[in-house]
Amino acid sequence: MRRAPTILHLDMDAFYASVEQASKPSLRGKAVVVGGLGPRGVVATASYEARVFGVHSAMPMGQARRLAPNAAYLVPRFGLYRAISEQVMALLRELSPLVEPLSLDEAFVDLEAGGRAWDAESARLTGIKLRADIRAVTGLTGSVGLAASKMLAKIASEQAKPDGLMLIEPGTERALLGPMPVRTLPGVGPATGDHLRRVGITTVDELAEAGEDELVRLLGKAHGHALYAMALAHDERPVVAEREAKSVSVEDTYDVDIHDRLRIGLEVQRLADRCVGRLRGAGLSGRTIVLKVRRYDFSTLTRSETLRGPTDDPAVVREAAARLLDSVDTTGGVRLLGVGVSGLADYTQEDLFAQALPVPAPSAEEPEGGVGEVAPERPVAVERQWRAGQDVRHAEYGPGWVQGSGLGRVTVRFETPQSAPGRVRTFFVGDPALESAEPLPLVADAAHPPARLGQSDSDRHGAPPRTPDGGAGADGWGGNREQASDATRVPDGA
Ligand code: DCP
Ligand code: MG
Repeated sequence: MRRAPTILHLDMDAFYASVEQASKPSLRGKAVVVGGLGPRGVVATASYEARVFGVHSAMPMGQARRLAPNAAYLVPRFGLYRAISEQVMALLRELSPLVEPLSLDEAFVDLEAGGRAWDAESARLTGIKLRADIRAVTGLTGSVGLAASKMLAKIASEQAKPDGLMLIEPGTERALLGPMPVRTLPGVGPATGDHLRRVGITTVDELAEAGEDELVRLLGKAHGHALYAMALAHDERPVVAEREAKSVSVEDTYDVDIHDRLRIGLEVQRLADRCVGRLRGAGLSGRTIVLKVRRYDFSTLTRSETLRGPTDDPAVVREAAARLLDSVDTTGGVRLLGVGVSGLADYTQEDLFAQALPVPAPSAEEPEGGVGEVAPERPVAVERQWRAGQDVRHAEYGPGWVQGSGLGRVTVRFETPQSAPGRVRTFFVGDPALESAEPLPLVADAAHPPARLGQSDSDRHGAPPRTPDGGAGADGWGGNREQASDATRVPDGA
């Protein structure tokens, strides 16, 4: 392990919720919950004000609403989150060539490799400056951990939350870790935690005392061994810049344009299944789900959504692809559809023992014959659906966001990131003066404007975006192509 605390871990604070609060002045200081608002939706994240009520990520939305009935419940705006993530990752890449993103809002940086820091002092100054830069560029706060290993850096940023910085001096790791709960260690989720608690192990010290043989007996060879090393604060894992970009994708071109929204949905599900088949065949999982649509007029757009961690679960990929399709206008018909997964990994980041996220089971009520009531999240054939949190513009009143809708009305709050909290007005859902709009920048004339603010990567040909680093273009869609009609097949990695 290195001698200086020059591994930096950054994690943005309540990321999606903070973006929403920065966008919507009336929500600052208030309980905000972002997630799926449909019947099976779960919480993506909650603002710190909402966490006070016990609301947290991955909780079913219904439960969150019971705990915090007065919170604002908003749909995620992934395009904006991704654009902001790119701004943050760009700041990290100024510090070092070795930046390892873990999700949209989280990454490791090897400061030593970037020549930015060599001891505790220089590391701390770099961390302080980074936090200030993030604030200036994005208007948001992120917490920084600094330590001599990845594990400790991540633990430090967690301890520093929210809006803080913590540096762990080399040599003090074991004393610091010892009394902490086992759940502090990476890979110890609820399942592993319970398992250990049943045999009387609740702290890191108790893990270390149990000894390697006992842990291997309890958890199996790989996990037992890994956990024992972590309990001793041994972690030699290097920061690795994101692997060569690759993706697995499948697409079909149709002889006759498809118009029927239901049929398009079914095709997307079928492509998602086929894509997962190939993904699994290669022993991989991936974090970014990409949908590609070529319309009747040959305009091609890709939309993508980056998940919390890599997945190879067909239900998860299907759901993400369906969500992405929701945001695409297919009036006029489509001639090509594709589903891809990028951000590939051969590991999963979550609990080693069990995925902590409740993954919705593949639903039995698949859309065979059409459904009477359309779930709010899935506007299948509904022409216009106003979703809470969505950006809109009114011909007379200007930019705002949907606060709620129902009974043929939609309520809009007219405010912008730079305005004072705005007023609410109600319209008929079909009001022609009201249209959906692009998100507004959080920081006026920032030095680093977001690459593609808001638009979730539409209208870019071919390549799906990659969350954290550039390099999108070349790899994106092409890695592993399968086409029905023109039978071009490029082998993986070509
Ligand atoms: N996220 C999600 N589903 C989860 C967990 C997280 O969609 N189960 C999304 C929403 C979060 C973002 O990823 O805003 C980052 O996840 P974090 O775990 O870093 O959580 P936050 O940034 O929201 O809060 P914290 O301040 O605890 O980091
Ligand atoms: Mg975070």
